[in-house]
Amino acid sequence: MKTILITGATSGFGKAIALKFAKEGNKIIITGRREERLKSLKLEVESTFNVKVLTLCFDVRNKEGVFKSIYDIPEEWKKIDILINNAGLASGLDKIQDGDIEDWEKMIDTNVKGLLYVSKAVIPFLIKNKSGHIINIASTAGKEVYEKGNVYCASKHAVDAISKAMRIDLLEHGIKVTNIAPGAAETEFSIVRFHGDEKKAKNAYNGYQPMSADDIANVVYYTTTLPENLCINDLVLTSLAQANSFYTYKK
Ligand code: NDP
Ligand code: 8X3
Repeated sequence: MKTILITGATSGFGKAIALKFAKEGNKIIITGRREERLKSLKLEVESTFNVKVLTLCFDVRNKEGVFKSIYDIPEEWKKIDILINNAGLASGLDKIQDGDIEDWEKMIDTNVKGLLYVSKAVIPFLIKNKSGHIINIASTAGKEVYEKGNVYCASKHAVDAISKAMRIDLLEHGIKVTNIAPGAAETEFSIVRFHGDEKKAKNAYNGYQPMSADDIANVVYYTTTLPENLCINDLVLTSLAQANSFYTYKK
């Protein structure tokens, strides 16, 4: 039984990842801003899988909040084995000349700075344990840039670079770092990207079958089941309809 800390567990990939690890008998620490969703996921997981769940409600952009929440974790939860940096978002889809600076800041503050704050707070626990695994949820948007993707793509390219850098720096401590780069998957992602416009969000998945959150959760889980001496460093996964960041075959 391991202890897994998952950011952004109130929806989409993070929730599916939490359910998968719990189903496999692990203790999970679930985080996000929406406390009600954290509470109801805790109830669901504890009653279905009979494993322990700790909820931590914080905004990853709030530096003090992140450090306080993680340092205050009860002693029996401090042996974290796996950190899954998943919390993130796209906000807006506009050409660079039309982009909204607030959207840009939201993406950079969450996807890059938030990931760094959580990592900085958790890494000392992993170093102390002389083992551990960090899984960063990047994106195909972190591999190639697409039209109107500008700042979101930049933030995910940063995640890609941070994963590479973490792997080098943490090698001496026996900590694995896996960068996961999914293509399109249907979650609340597009609803958030289009600022709550559900029709526009639905259109993003017209004419092809995107991946599901469960697909991502199963692959994330798989990367944690390898022998101690093996690490998947970088993994790109898409549905069969998608070749890369900008080419999807739509019927
Ligand atoms: P969802 O919108 O369904 O889930 C996003 C999660 O991130 C929520 O749990 C949300 O929790 C959390 N989150 C967002 N902002 C913050 C914040 N400031 N502080 C704390 N938590 C936050 O989207 P997905 O599940 O699809 O996205 C998960 C990750 O996967 C993101 O990093 C996204 O960029 C990436 N990704 C998504 C793809 C897709 O096509 N869906 C493809 C490739 C990568 P709450 O609102 O409660 O805080
Ligand atoms: C999310 C997938 O295609 O919108 O990272 O960039 S995409």
